Amino acid sequence: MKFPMRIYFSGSIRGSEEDVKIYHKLIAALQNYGDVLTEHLGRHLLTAKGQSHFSDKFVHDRDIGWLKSSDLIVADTSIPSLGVGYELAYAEQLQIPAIVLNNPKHKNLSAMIKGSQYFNYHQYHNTSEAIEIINQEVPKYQKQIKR
Ligand code: 6IA
Repeated sequence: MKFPMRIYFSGSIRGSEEDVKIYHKLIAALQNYGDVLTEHLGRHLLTAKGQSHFSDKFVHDRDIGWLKSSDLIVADTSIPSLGVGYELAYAEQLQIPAIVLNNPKHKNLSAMIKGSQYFNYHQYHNTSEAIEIINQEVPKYQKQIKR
């Protein structure tokens, strides 16, 4: 039996409504290749002022549990985010493959991400370009899954 690929999508919680729409489209593209564990990032507008009935510890432990169980992490680093950087470093430590998608419209990406040879880094300028990258890169990892 073939199990679906488990994909952890990582993106800033502090994005605008526009950014959440982009996440939603990226997540939909990823769902063609497997289960996206963090699909809520594209469903709700979780702003810094947003409400959560979960404790920080719950969110951290749940997300790290998902990350550890994932086959691939796809991170949108366009909006600087400590959480996304933390998750990428965690993935690198655990040797979980990671694709980094970055739209340079906001800020220069940290050298700690761009300068790491570990990440499969791609720049994009619009959502359709990011989806093309997903369609080109994600199948390469699908072939590596042996479960
Ligand atoms: O530093 P950031 O908050 O932008 O970190 C974003 C990353 O950390 C995402 O990839 C998420 O996986 C994870 N993360 C951080 N905070 C939350 C969260 N908070 N819920 C789910 N994932 C999170 C609850 C909502 C909050 C805005 C009130």
